[in-house]
Amino acid sequence: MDTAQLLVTLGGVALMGFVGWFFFLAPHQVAAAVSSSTGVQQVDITVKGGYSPDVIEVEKDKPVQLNFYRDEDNSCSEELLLPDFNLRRELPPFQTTAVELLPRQAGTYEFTCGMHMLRGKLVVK
Ligand SMILES: [Cu+2]
Repeated sequence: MDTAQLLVTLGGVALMGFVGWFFFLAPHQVAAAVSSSTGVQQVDITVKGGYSPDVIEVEKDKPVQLNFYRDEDNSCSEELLLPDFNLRRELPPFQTTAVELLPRQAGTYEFTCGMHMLRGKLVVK
């Protein structure tokens, strides 16, 4: 292996380490839903290279409204998947898309972008 190959290898390893850190260890932002006067648990989520907050806590058996504001036009985030609730939504750029659901069971449900790169969790208690 010559120096150039070694550098490329080291660069690759560093990049994988960063990607691993980014996806699995990066600090999470947790938000609890706020119940409106009508009893709907609402959370505003900004979509920009990720979901912020990316851990949403709600109570079960109460309707939930997730307001996704997509603050970018990067195609990565154009689709939102919440497979446990059979939800697939287009998120138009620079708009808020309300996603409504009714969690019946406690648990942790993942939501992702269309390519499963951006990730967040809905924690039902
Ligand atoms: Cu994506």
